[in-house]
Amino acid sequence: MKLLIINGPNLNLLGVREPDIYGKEDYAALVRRVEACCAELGAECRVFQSNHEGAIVDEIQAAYGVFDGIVINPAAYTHTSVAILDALNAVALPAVEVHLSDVSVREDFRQISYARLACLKTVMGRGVEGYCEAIRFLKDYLETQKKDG
Ligand code: CA2
Repeated sequence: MKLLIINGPNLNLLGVREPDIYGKEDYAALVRRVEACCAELGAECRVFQSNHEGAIVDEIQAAYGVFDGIVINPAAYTHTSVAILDALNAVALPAVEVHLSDVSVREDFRQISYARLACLKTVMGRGVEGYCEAIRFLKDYLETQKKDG
């Protein structure tokens, strides 16, 4: 099982500011935790971060035929990007949306998620552990799909 983990703009700044919202761990710690979760489940993974919408679209497109599933935290692009939604729909890989914070209790503009429309599930408000929940969900989903043919 090969999973692509995508992180959107400014997540590389984790731990630098706003620890009350996004936690104290920095981005390198997030990557280590995600890699450890995948290793525990016997999954291969690539963890990708970009501040650029087009680069994220390119990465999703390149996942087709290479990865079995996608975990994506599109960050601010969650609330604006039809391009990322279209790319997720185009490759049609099983995808899970993750947010570190609980966006459901934040500003009105964060209540819209375009990416969610192409995702099987959303995990929010669980910090870095939310990525592990998403990874476990995808593993179970892919195994069930395989069994059921
Ligand atoms: O809660 C999440 O994971 C978000 O996707 C994070 C995005 C935000 O725009 C979404 O609404 C919810 C923001 C990521 C920015 O991360 C920062 C890290 C350090 C300092 C400031 C921002």
